[in-house]
Formats: sequence, C-alpha cells, structure tokens
Amino acid sequence: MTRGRFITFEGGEGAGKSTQLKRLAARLQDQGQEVVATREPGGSPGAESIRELVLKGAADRWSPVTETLLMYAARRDHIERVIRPALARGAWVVCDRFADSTRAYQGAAGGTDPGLISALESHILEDTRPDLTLVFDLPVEVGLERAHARAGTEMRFESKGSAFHERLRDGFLAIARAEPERCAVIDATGSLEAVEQAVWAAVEARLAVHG
Ligand code: Z5A
Repeated sequence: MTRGRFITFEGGEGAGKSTQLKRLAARLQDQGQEVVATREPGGSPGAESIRELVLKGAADRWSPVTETLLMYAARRDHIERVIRPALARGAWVVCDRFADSTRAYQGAAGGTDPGLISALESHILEDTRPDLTLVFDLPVEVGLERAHARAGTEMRFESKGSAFHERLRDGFLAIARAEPERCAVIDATGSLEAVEQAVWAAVEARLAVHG
C-alpha cells in the first residue's frame, strides 16, 4: 500500500484556512481519494482535551514554553492515533495547522527557543512530515477583522495585540522562504473562489492527485 499524502494549512488568524480545507477535502474526495480532515491542536480525543486547556482563559494563562509542550503533547497523540494510521492506509490527511504553528506562534511570535522547538520536532514528529504546507498570507488587520466577525472562535491568541500578529506573519513567511520545496504561499486576500483555485493549483502542481 502506498503511503497517503499529508497536507497542512498554516497562517495567521482569519486567513480562511478552515474554509479552504473543507473545499480541498471535497475536491479530493471527488477524485476518489479517502480524505481525513483534521485540525490542531486537537484531532484525537486526547488532543481535543488538551485543546480545551490551551485555547481557553487569559492571554497569559500559559508561558510560551509551557504552550509549546502542551502543543507537542497534543500533537504526539494526534500523530499516533490519527495521522500515521491514515497515511499508512493510503489516505490523504488535510490538517488545519501543524508543527509550523508552534514555530510561528510559540517561537517567532512568542519567543520560545527555536532549539527546543527543533528538538521536539525531531523527537515527536520523526518521519511524519507534511508533503505540502499551504501558508495562507494576508495583512494582519484583514485577518483579525475576519476572525472577529466569525462567531464562536476562541479569543486567547487573537487578544495578543498587533505586534504579536506581525511577528507571526513574518514567522510563517520565513518558514516558507526557508523550505520552498515543502511550502506554497497562498495569497489569502482574494475571493473564496480565487483562493480555492490557488490552493488547487498548488496541490496539483506538487502532488500526484490523479490516480
Ligand atoms: N496554535 C498555536 O499557538 N500553536 C500550535 O502549535 C497550534 C495552534 C497547532 C487555534 O485556534 C489556535 O491555536 C490558533 C493558533 C494556536 N490561534 N488562535 N486563535 P482555532 O482553531 O480556533 O482557529 P484558527 O486556526 O486560528 O482559525 P483562524 O485562523 O481564526 O481562522 P481560519 O481557519 O484561517 O479562517 P476561517 O475560519 O476559514 O475564516 C475566517 C472568517 O473569514 C470566516 O467568517 C470566513 O467566512 C471568512 N473568510 C474566509 N475566507 C475569506 C475570503 N477569501 N474572503 C472573505 N472572507 C473570508
């Protein structure tokens, strides 16, 4: 059995990742693929419990280092119980946020030592790495406006202030520049249809979608 494909969606707040992830999952299913659509933090029962801890409460409830460890505890459970089994049976896994969010939120924006984050990546991810990462990019104020307009979102990170969100945007773009073979930057300012086309073009160009 051929290993499936692993696509991650990354970017700042309100970039449209969740909306586009659903559209991509539907398109891949139309091509006859088994698709597992999931998210982080969360995606498995244990990781969803950690999500409750990490996303609720005051902005300074956890330090960036503690957040890093909580994200990696959740990620390991998600990898072991959902992502690896799905890839092993040949499914396409599409994941709303993954390890680059820790690099950008807790690292670039939060100030956690990049050495700690790299060590966790190698020990916890091992060879479970994305084949393609879509980095959704848009100006901070547009993203925050969209996120605030949407009902039911968790506000812990959104309340951190615009300097934090600018560092976050720079952090994601730096990851994309450093790993261009894995990452495609998606201009997230366009219409829903324009962004969907850009996502599909990146997936078709980099991964064998048909057959
Ligand atoms: N986090 C972390 O710190 N470290 C980690 O390692 C991980 C995560 C894995 C998860 O929150 C939080 O966890 C996240 C980072 C942190 N920070 N926060 N907050 P979440 O799961 O609750 O939400 P999110 O991942 O941050 O989602 P988001 O960024 O806020 O939204 P989105 O998924 O990118 O966007 P959306 O929900 O698809 O769209 C937002 C709104 O914009 C919605 O009303 C859409 O209808 C609208 N939209 C979408 N696209 C468009 C276009 N093209 N035009 C106009 N309007 C649009």
